[in-house]
This record gives sequence, structure tokens and C-alpha cells, in this order.
Amino acid sequence: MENANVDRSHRSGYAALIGKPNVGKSTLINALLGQKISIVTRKPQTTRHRVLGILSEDEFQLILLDTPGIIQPKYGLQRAMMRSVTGAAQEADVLVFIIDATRQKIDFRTLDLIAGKPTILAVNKSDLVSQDQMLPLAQSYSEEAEFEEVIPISALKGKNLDRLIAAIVDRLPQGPPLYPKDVVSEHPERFFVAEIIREKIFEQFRQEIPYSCQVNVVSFEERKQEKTLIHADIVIERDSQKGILIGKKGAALKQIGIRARIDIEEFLGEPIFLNLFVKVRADWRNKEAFLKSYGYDGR
Ligand SMILES: Nc1nc2c(ncn2[C@@H]2O[C@H](COP(=O)(O)OP(=O)(O)OP(=O)(O)O)[C@@H](O)[C@H]2O)c(=O)[nH]1
Ligand SMILES: [Mg+2]
Repeated sequence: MENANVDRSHRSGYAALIGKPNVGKSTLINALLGQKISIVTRKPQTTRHRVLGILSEDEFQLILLDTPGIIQPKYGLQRAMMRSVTGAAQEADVLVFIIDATRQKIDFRTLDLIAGKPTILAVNKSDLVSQDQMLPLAQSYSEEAEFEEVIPISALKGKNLDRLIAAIVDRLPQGPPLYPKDVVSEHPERFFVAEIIREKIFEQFRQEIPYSCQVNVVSFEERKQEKTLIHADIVIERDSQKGILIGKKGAALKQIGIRARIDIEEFLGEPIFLNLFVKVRADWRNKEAFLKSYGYDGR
């Protein structure tokens, strides 16, 4: 029997945020949720997994999927990252294709992913350019693919986000919520802790280390009388990287620890002890067994 209380106008479903690296996908998911769940840095290829965030209102539940930036994969880790993009695109009811208003170079290959799904073109970083600069870019994309709407936004300044949400929700199927309404994500705390540490490594080092590192939280011990104790491994690919990561008398690693702890404490809402260990796993980014055990299963 049907429940008379079921709200037939309620909508729920998935929207995947996709686009090239660094266009602002993670900044956008955080802005839409009003809460930081996905790490953001100035470097491309920051996001490596599909990161799920849930926006619930009385009339709808919008499940947002942040994804890694679309690239031509060159090694195992990048291939797994691209599998998580295609997986999210397949899972989604609606796609939000994000482009960077400041980059005039068009990469139509990225459009292959959006075929056959209702897609909204979000022109991000609109705070950095004039309307006149944005139009030709949006137009060239619109000539190559079919977009339901084209919306200039600024994820950083919060511009036009209500309009974007409304455009997505309009295209979600009707149905009851898929998650409890007070849940914001589905990842375990360990995931966020590892991501925060990785964010600090991305910020502190230049080219090589960020892309060669993996962070694994190996233990998370909540204790009665004392602070929660967290052990994390930072895995890198070569011995030479170990010295750089640790720094003179351990100074670099100490900095990562201090910066990460501050953010982790804010995230968890409690003081913690954070212990970081550096490990070398030769060429882990190309080894299926390591990739699997580090959670790169294409999701
Ligand atoms: N000015 C401006 N900067 C932005 C905006 N959105 C994002 N950024 C900046 O762009 C950079 C990349 O942002 P991310 O959110 O990490 O980009 P991403 O698309 O998730 O990148 P990947 O995870 O590497 O694919 C950061 O320095 C952001 O602060 C925006 O609307 N305006
Ligand atoms: Mg990202």
C-alpha cells in the first residue's frame, strides 16, 4: 500500500561535477554544501577519488559527486582516477560540466564523457573575467555539445550557485531521499584525515612529491582519558624523495604535521595527536596491488 504521506514532489538523485583539472570542481562541491569535504589546491590533479557530498533540503536531496580532472592517463594511478570519472558520470542523473572562464583553450575531447545525459555547462571563475570574455568560450562549447543551460558561476565567491542548484534539481527524478537528511557524506573519517594531510603535502612541495605521494591512515584510536591518536603513513616512490619530504632535521615533515593537525582538529571538532611516518614503495603508482590496497578501485 502506498503511504499517503509520501511527498510526490520531492526530488532526489546524483549530479557529477566533471571537467579538466583545476577548473574548480572541488571548490564548487564545498561551496554548494557550505562545508569543506573535498581538498582544494592551486595544483592540477588534486582530487584522486570520487568524493560524495549530500545537499538536503525539504524539497530535494541532491547527491553531488566531485571527480578527478579529466586527463589522458599516463600511469596506473591516473588510469584509476579516470575510471572514477567515468564511473561517476555513469552513475549520475545530471552532469555539471565545468570550464574555467580564464582559459580560452578548448579541449573538446573532454566532451566525450557527457554524451546522452542532461548536462549543465558551468563557466567557473567568472569573478576573474568580464561577461564579454566569457561569452565566446561558452558559445564554442555550446556548438560542440548540447547543454541544458549555460550558467556563469564563481565557486570561490559563491556567485550564481542558487541558480545552478535549481537547474540541477529541476532535472532530478522525483523520489524519496536516498540518504538520511542529516548526512553530508558517506566517507569514513579516515578518508578525510588522509585527504587533509595530502592537501598539506600538495601545498608545501613543488612538482614531484605531491604527485608521488599517497597518504594512508593506519590507525585511528579514540581514547577515554587522552586525545585521539592518529597514525598515518606517507608513501612515496623513491628514497631520494624521502629526504625531501622529511627535510633538514625533520623540519619539513614537522610542518606538514602541524598544518594537517590544525585542520584535522577543526574537522573532527576535537584535539588529536598526529604521528606521520614516511615509507618508500617503489613505483607504487604503477602497481595494481598497491593501487588496490590504497583504495584506487575506480570509485
Ligand atoms: N578566482 C577563482 N578561483 C577559483 C574559483 N574556483 C576555484 N578556484 C581556484 O582554482 C584552483 C583549483 O581549484 P580546485 O577546486 O582544486 O579545482 P579542481 O577542478 O577540483 O582541480 P582537480 O582536483 O585538480 O581536478 C584553486 O586555487 C581554487 O582556489 C573561482 O570561482 N574563482
Ligand atoms: Mg578537485
